[in-house]
Amino acid sequence: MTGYKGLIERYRERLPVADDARIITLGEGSTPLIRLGNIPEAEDRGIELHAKFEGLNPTGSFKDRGMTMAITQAVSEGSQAVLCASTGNTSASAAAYAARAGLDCYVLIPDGKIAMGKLAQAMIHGSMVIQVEGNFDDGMRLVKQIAAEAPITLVNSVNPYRLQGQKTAAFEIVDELGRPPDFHCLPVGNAGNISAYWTGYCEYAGITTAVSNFLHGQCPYQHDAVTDKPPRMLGYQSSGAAPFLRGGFVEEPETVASAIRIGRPQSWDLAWAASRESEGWFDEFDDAEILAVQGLLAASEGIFCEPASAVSVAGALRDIRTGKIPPGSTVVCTLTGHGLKDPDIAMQQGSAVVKKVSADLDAVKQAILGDR
Ligand code: AN7
Repeated sequence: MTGYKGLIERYRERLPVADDARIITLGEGSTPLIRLGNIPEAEDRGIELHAKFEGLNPTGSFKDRGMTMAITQAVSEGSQAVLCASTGNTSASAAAYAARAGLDCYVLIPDGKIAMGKLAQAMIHGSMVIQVEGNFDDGMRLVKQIAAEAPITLVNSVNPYRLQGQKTAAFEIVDELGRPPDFHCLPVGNAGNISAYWTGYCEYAGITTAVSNFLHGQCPYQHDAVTDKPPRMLGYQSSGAAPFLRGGFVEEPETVASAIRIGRPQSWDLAWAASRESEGWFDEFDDAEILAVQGLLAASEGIFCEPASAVSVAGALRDIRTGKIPPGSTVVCTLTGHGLKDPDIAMQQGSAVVKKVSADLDAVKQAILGDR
């Protein structure tokens, strides 16, 4: 591949990749860190607010960071097939990287509850799509059982190579800002990503944590510190699927943000450790609040992210307003997936206006100029 270097090539000395591995990459990572300068709540308080737009990865979500690692490792181990349960983005990413590697791919998705763009991706890349009459948590329970019995590699984030790849987003942020932010805001579903970012920030700061011990126990390597104090990790959930706010698993998760419609997070202990070790916190938002922030980012910053991603900015803005994030702070929000994944939701937003007119000059003039 020319031009784009994938994240394994860029951060290889910090990743557990065999010297002779065949690297499966689509040029993932190197996503833009976009300064959000049009949000008065932040500007008025001297807060530097940034969005790490992970929707610009090859399949449109942050999952590609973990998938280049998980699929590269699966190929190294001689695996012929991979398997995952998914609310949509993991299946899209697994399908694409498996196709590139020449592996069979099986994805379990909740029946009728995944965004159209994600389903289209799993289908066109040639994976076998199995719609389960149940939710994501049911699918997860089933794929774990199958992977324990059959020679098929599980590529959900319980696969430690996934989190290893995802930690590189934290490296990119520090490399670009020249230091870590004071606060890092993320949507939380299975809680793999918040655990991975915390690992990445701590690794760059030369700090060993419960999370990094877990990961590096399985994937050991050596490194030097390149920066100082890691940020506080702020995890945000949708109120209908907020086990971290309830203090226990949620049986019937429900939310407009289908990506994070998850009641039994797989990285439960790691995310609690990340929150505690970083002195962070969790908070929750209802569907209307999430959609309002998705609309705000699109209309005032030109950034189209999916609803689950908007939860991170919803969180940052509330905590800025209340002063939990103090004036003068530097804040990074991860926008985990692209808005085009879920066009139905965007079209239903109240701000989406289409005028229908006849193909004549007066009618079009009236439509445009009548409005000014
Ligand atoms: C856009 O694809 O779990 O807390 O199966 O797609 O690391 O789980 C997706 C999760 C946030 C939550 N934003 O991240 C799946 C899946 C988007 C997502 C999350 C997901 P984690």
